[in-house]
Amino acid sequence: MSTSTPIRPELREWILATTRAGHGLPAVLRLMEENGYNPRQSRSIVAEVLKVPLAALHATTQHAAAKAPQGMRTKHPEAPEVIVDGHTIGVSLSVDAPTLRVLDGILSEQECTDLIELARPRLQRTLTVDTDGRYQVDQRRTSEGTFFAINELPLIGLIEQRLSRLLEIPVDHGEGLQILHYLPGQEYEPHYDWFDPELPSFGPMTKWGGQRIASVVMYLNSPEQGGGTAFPGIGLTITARRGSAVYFAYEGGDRTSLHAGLPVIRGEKWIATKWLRERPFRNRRMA
Ligand SMILES: O=C(O)CCC(=O)C(=O)O
Repeated sequence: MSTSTPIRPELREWILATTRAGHGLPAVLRLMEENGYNPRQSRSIVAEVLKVPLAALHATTQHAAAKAPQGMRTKHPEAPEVIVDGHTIGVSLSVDAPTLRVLDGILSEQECTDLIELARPRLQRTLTVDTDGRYQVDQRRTSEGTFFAINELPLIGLIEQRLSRLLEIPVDHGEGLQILHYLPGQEYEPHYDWFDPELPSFGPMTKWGGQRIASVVMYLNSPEQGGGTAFPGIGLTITARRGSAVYFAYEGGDRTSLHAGLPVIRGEKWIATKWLRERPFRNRRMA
């Protein structure tokens, strides 16, 4: 098996030395992925350097993945309601595939107003991540937005604690809260929030915190028309209503979790999005 790009001599030497030192193939592949190689590329390179059939390598890593300790998963809120620190959150819709809940009253009116006003002066064009892990302006995502660092302000910390207790996952498994603002015509076309292990961006995007496991989209206002969150695979659209949220959980590769921020038709739309990781997350910023 030959790879499409030549293997650098230092990399070849490192693979040989690491395996001679007693590290197994899954460990070598994991280290390569942590250094930015995508899984397919790493398997081809290791197979070529060690003269192992690619199929054998694939089987080894699948077996290792099956045995690898899993990161954390969120607890899905159960209907009819969950009380967190005296705050009652209604569960008005539950879906099994994808795992999805509509959460009513997750934020108070005042919290929604305050989040909008805190974010307004910081708004910038929202970006996405390209297949190589670089941030890019993308016609599929036309909103403006900003991030808050974990516990950056008392209100941010309070909301993070509420989500942490509701979903039974530590605050440090969350990425910084992102506030998004959409004007008429602006949208976020259908996409997945998990990172695709087959893309070169997988290594850099999951280096800190591992895979994303759940998203919470909290609505800070009610657009006059349009702006719902659609799950096209199951024909479901969640209405954006001030103070409510849609929570959905997934494993990497879960195609039922395809979703979109539909174009706003009249008025404007403000949301706060929280993405959760299987392990503690250390980077401040994500697209
Ligand atoms: O705007 C929405 O309703 C969805 C936002 C979204 O999908 C995201 O930020 O990942």
